[in-house]
Amino acid sequence: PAPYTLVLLRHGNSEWNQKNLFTGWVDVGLTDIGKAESERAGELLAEQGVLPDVVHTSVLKRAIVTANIALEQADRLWIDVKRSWRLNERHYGALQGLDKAETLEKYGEEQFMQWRRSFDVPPPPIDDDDEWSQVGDARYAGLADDELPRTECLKDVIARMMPYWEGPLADDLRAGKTVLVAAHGNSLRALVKHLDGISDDDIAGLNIPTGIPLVYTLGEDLMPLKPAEYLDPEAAAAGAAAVAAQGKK
Ligand code: DG2
Repeated sequence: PAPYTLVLLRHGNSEWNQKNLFTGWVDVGLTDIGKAESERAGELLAEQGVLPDVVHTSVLKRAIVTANIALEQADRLWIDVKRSWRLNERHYGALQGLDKAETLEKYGEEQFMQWRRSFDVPPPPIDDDDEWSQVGDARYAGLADDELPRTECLKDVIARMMPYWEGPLADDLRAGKTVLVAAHGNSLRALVKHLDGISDDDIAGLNIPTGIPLVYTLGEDLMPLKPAEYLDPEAAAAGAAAVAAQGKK
């Protein structure tokens, strides 16, 4: 029976977060800063007694490795793991691989923010022969061609994430498991939008910091019984402000 515990964790600082490049579905690793953030995330879980029974990740290594490092730190590497492309970052279309500051300069603040934060306007699609396209990537071999995104807005992410929320995640929560979801800035914004009932307009102002566990206590209907809490609220506020300011020099 409820209450159920859900922990959301954005991966630690990635190589392309550090270089300030649009990442999306490009599979980049963590930086040393990102690895340290992941260790800290695991320490916070252990210290505060939030011990996951199962972990769900995207199929991108920055989320997978973050979860592994955090779970190792909390001595929970043994738990069950499930991965899905439905938890992947938002596909950033033709912006993948571009520098955020240069893009802001070239297209202006309004266009830049529309691409980063609008609810329903996707960036231009990526070409299938682009260096940063996912066409032909073995991990997506099970997807029909029209399921493999060439770009996504947040609305598209919600549409492909919700079946995973209502399926495997809901099943594990209802089984009474403490569920850890290791994912991404925009795939987690999609989930938080649903859980916190944030409007299409207001979600633009919500940013998720890297590497800090966000804990939800859910009722029988799998909706929050109280506001979610970051396990390190001060670091989370500073981290979210840094994401909001990204691109600006
Ligand atoms: C970032 C988010 O994704 O970027 O795709 O560039 O969480 O995997 O590092 P993540 C990317 P913004 O939408 O915040 O610019």
